[in-house]
Amino acid sequence: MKRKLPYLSILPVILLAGVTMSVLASLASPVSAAGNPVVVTMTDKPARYVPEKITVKVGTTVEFRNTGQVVHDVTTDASIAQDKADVSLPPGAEPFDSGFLAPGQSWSYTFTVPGRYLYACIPHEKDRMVGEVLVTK
Ligand SMILES: [Cu+2]
Repeated sequence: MKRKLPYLSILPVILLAGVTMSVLASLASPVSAAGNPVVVTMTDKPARYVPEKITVKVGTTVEFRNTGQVVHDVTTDASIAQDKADVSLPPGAEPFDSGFLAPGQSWSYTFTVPGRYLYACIPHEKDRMVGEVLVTK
């Protein structure tokens, strides 16, 4: 009878692991309520933002994470984009630029003005490394 006790004692640990994993899965969702973290990863082959398009509530902070082996960036600044049509801002929003992000680096931006943002990676703009954030009220 006593041999069964060790199995029963690890049951709460298994249940807790399951809850933790479901919480982590919900954090990865591209659509988020205000205040919840949203992550866009930057990859090399192909050079892309993943996901390429997200919708978030105003006030949401989006983390751009370079998971590749080369430098990437995130910019809405038309003065440095090769094609000005690749970047766009809603009225009243200021352009932003992360600067070059080394492999493993992250950069976060909080979207305080609702509307449609088109952004690009300067080193890979020609490879169509472009993304979109739709910020809803
Ligand atoms: Cu890039």
